[in-house]
Amino acid sequence: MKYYLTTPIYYVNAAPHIGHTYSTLAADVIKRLKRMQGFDAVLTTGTDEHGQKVERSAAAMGLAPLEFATIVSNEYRKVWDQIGIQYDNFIRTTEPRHHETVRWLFERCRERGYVYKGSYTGQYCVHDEFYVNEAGPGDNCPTCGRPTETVTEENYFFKLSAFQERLLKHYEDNPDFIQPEARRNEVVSFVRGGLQDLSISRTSIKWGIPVEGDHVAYVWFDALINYISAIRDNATGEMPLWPADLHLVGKEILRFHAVFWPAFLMAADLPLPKKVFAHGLLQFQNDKMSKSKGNIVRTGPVCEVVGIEALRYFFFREIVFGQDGGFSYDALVGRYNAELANGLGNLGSRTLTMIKQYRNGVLPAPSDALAASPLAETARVAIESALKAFDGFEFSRGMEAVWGMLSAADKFIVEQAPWKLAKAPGDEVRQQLDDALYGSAEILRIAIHLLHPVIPESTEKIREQLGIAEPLANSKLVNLAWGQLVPGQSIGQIGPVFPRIDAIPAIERMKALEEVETARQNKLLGRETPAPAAEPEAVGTVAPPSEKIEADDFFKVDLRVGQVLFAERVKGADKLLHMKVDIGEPEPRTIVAGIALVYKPDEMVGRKVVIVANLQPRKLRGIESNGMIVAASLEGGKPVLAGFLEEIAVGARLK
Ligand code: ME8
Repeated sequence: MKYYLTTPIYYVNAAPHIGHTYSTLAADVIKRLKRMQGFDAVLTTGTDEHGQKVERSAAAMGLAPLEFATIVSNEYRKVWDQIGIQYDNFIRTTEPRHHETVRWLFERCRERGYVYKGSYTGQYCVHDEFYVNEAGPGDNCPTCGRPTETVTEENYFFKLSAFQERLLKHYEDNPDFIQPEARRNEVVSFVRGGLQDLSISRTSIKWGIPVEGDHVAYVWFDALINYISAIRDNATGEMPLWPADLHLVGKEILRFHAVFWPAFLMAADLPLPKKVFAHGLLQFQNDKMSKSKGNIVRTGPVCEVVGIEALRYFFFREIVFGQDGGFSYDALVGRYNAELANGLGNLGSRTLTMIKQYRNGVLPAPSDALAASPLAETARVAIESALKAFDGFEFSRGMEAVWGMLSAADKFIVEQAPWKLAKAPGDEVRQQLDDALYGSAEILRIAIHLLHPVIPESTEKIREQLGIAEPLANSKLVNLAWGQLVPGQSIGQIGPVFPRIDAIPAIERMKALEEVETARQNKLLGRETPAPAAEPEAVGTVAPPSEKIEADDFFKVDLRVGQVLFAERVKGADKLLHMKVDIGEPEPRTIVAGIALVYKPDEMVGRKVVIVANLQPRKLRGIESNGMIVAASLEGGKPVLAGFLEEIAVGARLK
């Protein structure tokens, strides 16, 4: 049975970083898992190469857009090859096969009446390159302060509005279509709020896929179709792998995959993907990784120092899949040493060394009683819960179950004390020692099968040392039951699988290599390497000093620590975010703030902010705002939210 899964295709206007690797590794783990579950799993990935930004970056380097895109696309592919991603197909949106598929789908949607020509008029900020929805003729851009222009564009529109009910019905009939559940609910409420038709072509951009006359496809209409062009035979129209079983995406692009994409497919009368899973975003230094903050981590330096297996383990053990999570060098090395070197590695080398020492490297036969022992029972329970967790992509929970079993095995060895048994005479003791050795080897066998999708190389090494000939990659997870190791089998050559890492020098080396890699990538993309911890560029002017007030005047202002529970854009107002903020009161506050051009709703949820809590309520676009969010800005500059470096409780007062 086939299982077709995809990663997002990454933009070539930025070089790959560890966030892209997180996504691609997740897909690789799932592919390996599905193979072990008996599926013919196919994984595609690739690069998204059109759009104005790419055109500009190329021009800045004196390159043709395709030349520039090729350089960056190769960077992605190089990383995936270096870290052993098992992708089957790498799709570039600049390939003729993709162009052909996009035009085919555009036509299909048009033939069925879902694409029409229309015009759009709005206030456009030429500097920032977007329409300012809330501005009227003569208004300035709220972001850069420059005057907006009234622009009319003739575009092709997709009748997204026609799909609201069908989409909602699909979500309802297929409760697993969007996962995790919390994200599904967000999408459902977004669609319930109404859908507007979508402009899917541009005449203002040249670097794109021509769909009709001088119209090129809007980047998302272009990009999403990669999932079909990667596997469609354009000559025959055959696509046996479609529909995809899983689109794996970061949460910030879920809407495109769970709303636009299924609507395009419905319009074209094609089957929908089975599942869209949105994982969380990886943060570094408690913040979103971004070029301007200079807090980006690249994959190469990390893997060069600690190895890809350490990174794979860390990602899927540390972070609950589906939620945001933090990357830190300390935690990466810490987990490796504690759980791989000491935990799994130690159990392996102890067990194998004892088999070598006490039984000449030949696996002894267990007694019948061992299969009914508490150790075997622990293994059975662990197998069941790990498999269940993995099946629901709950990797960290699955691994918790495996490590529970490993510590039970450690305890078992200590209790049995094989080193004492080996010295004691008698058949009964001899059998007890055989059971102790067989039991811990069997736990090891089960553990490496379960862990293989996550740490494929090191589990294969342990397998060889255990003397099992069949690679784990070819094994199936169905026959994991207790007692499969064959007595009489000779173990292989014993060697360290997870050598301990000396944390401080390793971390220093990763950081040093990181700087080298940043400079290399920047040079390749024709970008400047920012000086470390540079001050943000000042945009706007410093406000003149205010008149003096009494301290009591200040204390009248009730400033509270709040935490954003929910955030969404206010329809028809580009600048406004509608939020629910917990400030320690029984009910969260509704707050509407003019920060939407700088902060996305996703970035706000969970964030701690400062709220002016005793302002008179004010209505903005029909929503009553009960407080104000505190942000700093230069006059005419972008707002930057006030926050805290240390932990602070919600509701705490600022004074
Ligand atoms: O959005 N943590 O491309 P993109 C985890 N071309 N994952 C991260 C991440 C982070 N900090 N940063 C990026 C695009 N990702 C479009 C996609 S698909 C038809 C078109 C991963 O280069 C994550 O999967 O900005 C996210 O969704 C994706 O990279 C965005 O990559």
